Amino acid sequence: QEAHAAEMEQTFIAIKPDGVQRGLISEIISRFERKGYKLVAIKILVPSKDFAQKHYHDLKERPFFDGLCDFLSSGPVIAMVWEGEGVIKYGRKLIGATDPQKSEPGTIRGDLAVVVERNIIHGSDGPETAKDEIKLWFKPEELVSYTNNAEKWIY
Ligand code: FUP
Repeated sequence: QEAHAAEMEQTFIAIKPDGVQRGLISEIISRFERKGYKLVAIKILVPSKDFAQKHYHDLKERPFFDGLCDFLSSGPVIAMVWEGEGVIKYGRKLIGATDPQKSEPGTIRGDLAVVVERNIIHGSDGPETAKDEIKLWFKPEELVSYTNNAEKWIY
């Protein structure tokens, strides 16, 4: 696993209030876990509207921004950091297209969601965003560094 240490990346994944209310927490975690990614941080919280606006700051000019921030702050969210080779890009693949009408079957949104306003999950869209979002949602000491026994069979 030493040889792979340099390629390890981390991404921020959140199960939004609709995913939590619909009982999809374990289903979603399962898909990342079975793929071979490693969970290194997790918590449940109700984000404030101000916090939601920070998280979605890139979208503040969009017409749906206000509704989106109201929605994210409307109930419990599962915030997570997942680690693994290529997890930022491939995590987005597991999640599927933003609009569940366009996400492929087999993806989380394709299998489990119907409309874009209720697409159940968020995932960082690139290395810079991943870094920023992990920093926004977690303190450094909330990330756990460990080896799990499966890793030597995954890498
Ligand atoms: P994604 O990275 O796939 O979550 O997509 P975006 O960053 O483009 O959008 C963030 C969130 O805004 C989406 F998850 C859902 C919401 N959204 C809408 O409500 N309406 C739209 O037309 C587009 C996005």
